[in-house]
Amino acid sequence: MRSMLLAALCVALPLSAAHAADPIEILPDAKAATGEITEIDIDKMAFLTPEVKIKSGQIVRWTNKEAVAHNVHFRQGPAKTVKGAMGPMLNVNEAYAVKFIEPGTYNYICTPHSAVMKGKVIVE
Ligand SMILES: [Cu+2]
Repeated sequence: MRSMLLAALCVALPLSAAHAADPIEILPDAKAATGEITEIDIDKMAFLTPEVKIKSGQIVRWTNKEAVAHNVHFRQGPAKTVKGAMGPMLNVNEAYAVKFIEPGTYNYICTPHSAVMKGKVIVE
């Protein structure tokens, strides 16, 4: 009986690990991303295009242009529980790219500068 239970768990686990329902996909190599890409530069303590509108399946890529490190963090909204929703701190010329799957409004911040650095991706 116990071995049957274990076998059932082994079948169920890979399904939950697939993240098939994630509303966004964080691309492992931001600079190599290809497809329909909307570029957002980060400079002077701001996301220079704070609001963008894209279509489902398109990519947004953020590039930090200054010496102060920043990140992109989906603290609220549909992407907040996605693994990696709090992006790594980006040094100058480093990038972070996300493919948006599910339509919706994705508000984001820079974690250490959340009072002044906010942005929004609207996915249609
Ligand atoms: Cu910042």
